[in-house]
Amino acid sequence: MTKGLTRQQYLDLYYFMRLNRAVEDMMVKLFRQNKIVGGLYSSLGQEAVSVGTAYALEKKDWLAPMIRNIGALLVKGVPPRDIFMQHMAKYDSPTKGKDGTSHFGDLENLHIVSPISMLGDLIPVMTGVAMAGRYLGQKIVAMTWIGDGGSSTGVFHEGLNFAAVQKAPFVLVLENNQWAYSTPVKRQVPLENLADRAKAYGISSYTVDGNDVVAVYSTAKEAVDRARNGDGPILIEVKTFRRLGHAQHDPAEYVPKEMRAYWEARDPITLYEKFLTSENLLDDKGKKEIEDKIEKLLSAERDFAENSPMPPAEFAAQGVYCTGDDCHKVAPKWQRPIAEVTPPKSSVAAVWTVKGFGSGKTSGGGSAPIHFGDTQKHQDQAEAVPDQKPKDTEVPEAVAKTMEARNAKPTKVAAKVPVNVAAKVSAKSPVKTPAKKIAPKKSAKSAVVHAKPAARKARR
Ligand SMILES: Cc1ncc(C[n+]2csc(CCOP(=O)(O)OP(=O)(O)O)c2C)c(N)n1
Ligand SMILES: [Mg+2]
Repeated sequence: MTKGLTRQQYLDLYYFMRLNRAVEDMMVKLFRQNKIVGGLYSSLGQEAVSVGTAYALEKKDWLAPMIRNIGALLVKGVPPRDIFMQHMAKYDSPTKGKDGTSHFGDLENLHIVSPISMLGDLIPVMTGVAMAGRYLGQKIVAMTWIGDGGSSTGVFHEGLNFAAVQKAPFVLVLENNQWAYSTPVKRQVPLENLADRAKAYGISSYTVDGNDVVAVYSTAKEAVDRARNGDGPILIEVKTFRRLGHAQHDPAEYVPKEMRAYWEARDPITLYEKFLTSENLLDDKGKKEIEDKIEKLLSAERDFAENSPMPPAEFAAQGVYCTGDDCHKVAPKWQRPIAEVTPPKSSVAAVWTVKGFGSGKTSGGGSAPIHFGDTQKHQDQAEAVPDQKPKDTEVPEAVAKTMEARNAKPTKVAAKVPVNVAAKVSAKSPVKTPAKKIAPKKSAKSAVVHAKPAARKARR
């Protein structure tokens, strides 16, 4: 473990890792008591990642967590009761019971963007947050996390490329925990270090031991400082291990025993305790004080959560759709007079009009919906009485010429081209590919066949 942090920083990292684990342990109990609504994901063994990276952010910075980043929420200041209540779908939860797991945010105070289930979608979103901060003259950094599996989605690449070209102050933490559901990394990415993905976008990257909280923090701090100072986005790959299954339902029997044993011997909290003890930063008394503090806090938070009511049934129909004044207002900010930028003033005359178009009548005499078949009768009438022809059904002169040219028989055009020239032109035509597919053995000949004027005509 590296040195150079203040005593308080060392102890904060320890406190938050212990809090992260204790919150999740408590939720496992709640889950088994059937008090959690929906799935429960675990970051057991990955606490150093969430805590070490989020601890590198300042209060004004923004983050968006994924399913294994409860530690980051705690570091940012989310009270454990909100996490409990959110998982229990209680009325006092941040989403008032309308959503579960860690699907909630806090745009006003803590600067947390709610997770997006579609893996990778937070990357362009948080790039946008980072850019918005820059436009507003704030020196903020935006951070989000992605798994090894999530790093193979299309939006991961689109998002990171976009962040790179915009030089957004954005830090992406790639949490390589060796598994995506039951798929091991090696079966879905042909890379030893997933940090190498950054090379494709010309951005900086780091690879760090995700079970060494000081290394994670120091790396994240450097990345956050660099992003804040204009170095553009940075990718950090943290190598770690998902100790439990994908969620509570998954016993993860597909994980080789040796692999599990290797990582269990490298528990991030145990490793850190050893370091703190060897540096005289933590002794048994200090450890006990922290444990007691967490236990007292969490039993009060859990009681609060358990006592919170479930949402009233009638609330199910409220707050689902934005209804305007009682919700956030989405209103255009007109920079020019509305009349100037809306029809009819803003209307552009159609360059392509059809006789009788839109003038059809229903059997009852009213206006019929536009339909070519329906307008035939009316067209005839319009031609018989030219004065009554509506103005907008006239064909402008330029368009009429184009129509004439289009309607002209293709044979006439082909006839003007000497056969030998037509053959050359057509031989170069990219349209020859299908012919090759149909008759692969006659490729040279098929191009010549297509060069015949008749074939050209058919393609028009
Ligand atoms: C675009 C997309 N594809 C598939 C899923 C379903 N899904 C949810 S989590 C997950 C596995 C994610 O693995 P990884 O990214 O390695 O994260 P980890 O669970 O290991 O933290 C999958 C496939 C999804 N949410 N979004
Ligand atoms: Mg994974």
